[in-house]
Amino acid sequence: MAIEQVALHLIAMPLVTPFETSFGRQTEREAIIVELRSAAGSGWGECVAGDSPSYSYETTDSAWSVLSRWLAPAVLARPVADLADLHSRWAWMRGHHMARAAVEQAAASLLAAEQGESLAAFIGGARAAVPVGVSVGIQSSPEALVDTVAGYLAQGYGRVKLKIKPGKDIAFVKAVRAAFPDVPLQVDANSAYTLADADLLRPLDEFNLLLIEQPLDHDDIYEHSLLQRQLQTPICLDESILTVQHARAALELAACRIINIKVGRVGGLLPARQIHDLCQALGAPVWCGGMLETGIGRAANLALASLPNFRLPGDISASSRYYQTDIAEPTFSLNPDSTISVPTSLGLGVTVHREALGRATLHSATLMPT
Ligand code: NPQ
Ligand code: MG
Repeated sequence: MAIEQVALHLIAMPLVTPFETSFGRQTEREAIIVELRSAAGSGWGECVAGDSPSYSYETTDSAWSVLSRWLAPAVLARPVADLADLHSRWAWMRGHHMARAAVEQAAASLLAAEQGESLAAFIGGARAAVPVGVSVGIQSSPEALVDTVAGYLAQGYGRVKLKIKPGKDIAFVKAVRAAFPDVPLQVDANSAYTLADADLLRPLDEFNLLLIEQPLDHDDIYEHSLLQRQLQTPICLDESILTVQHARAALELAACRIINIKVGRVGGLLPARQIHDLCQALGAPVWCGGMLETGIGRAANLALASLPNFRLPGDISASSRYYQTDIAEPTFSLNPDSTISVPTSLGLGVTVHREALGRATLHSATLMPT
């Protein structure tokens, strides 16, 4: 499959409601949409780096640079045979996984369509629909959080993740657990604690949580293993797992019992599947994380989450959880059983709405073979 042009689109999308995590408050989502143009049409990928280096060191600025200077030339250099061929072209490169993943996702969508398959089938997915939950940002008070959670439960979400940080943790989780004794519940600290906070975290064991996500440093594995020994609730790692080697180390050291897989964080669908397979072999469940994606990234998440070892609900909410109007069609909605259906049409399974993309675009560039 020959790629004739690469177009990069820097977009900004207003969020329906501000999203607050331990690292900051987001009112709009900046992202880069990668378009690979071939004779068969365009393939689309979403770079999930944010505007600031908070969740990750990658930003829309760093990704724009790496995409235009290194990744686009690599994909334009000669026809792409398969995903392994593409990854071999940037195996020399360090980091910048979110930039890589955006190109890989776009190429995978084109390759899948060329082979007459959906993206899910192309990567080995099996299920027609995947269980999902909702990630709820930090609220001003426990009462406000209970109200917000009640709203999402009324919409049909069957699993709730609460963002926490020091001072916005035990009382908030306690109030939600008291209001909803049976709802599957988990928390995400986005690295807001230190090992010295173990006494602060231990009370979370009382609330029958599915997991505690990334309590300690974004690049730590060892201290999580020390913390896991002091907690009954499984630790799940997100930020710390960038590679298959990290996943192996974390599971072998018992730093966590569950892993959150995000396509962007690990550098693409192929490495995501490799981490999935390793976790399956080691008996650890995985689930699909979310990065406030537009319909483009959301479609790829659904394809990934259809693999068999995705055994916990993903942070793959309906499009309307984040955006009033999306840039791709059809948008994704929640089924009554708190699942979202995996697209079955050829390739990515969504069509980019050119006018909507244009309205969201701040800046575009087109790159051609040199
Ligand atoms: C997480 N996502 O699991 C992330 C954190 C996150 C759905 O909880 C811009 C860039 C905004 C990156 C918001 C969810 C973001 C972001 C949240 C990452 O840790
Ligand atoms: Mg997380």
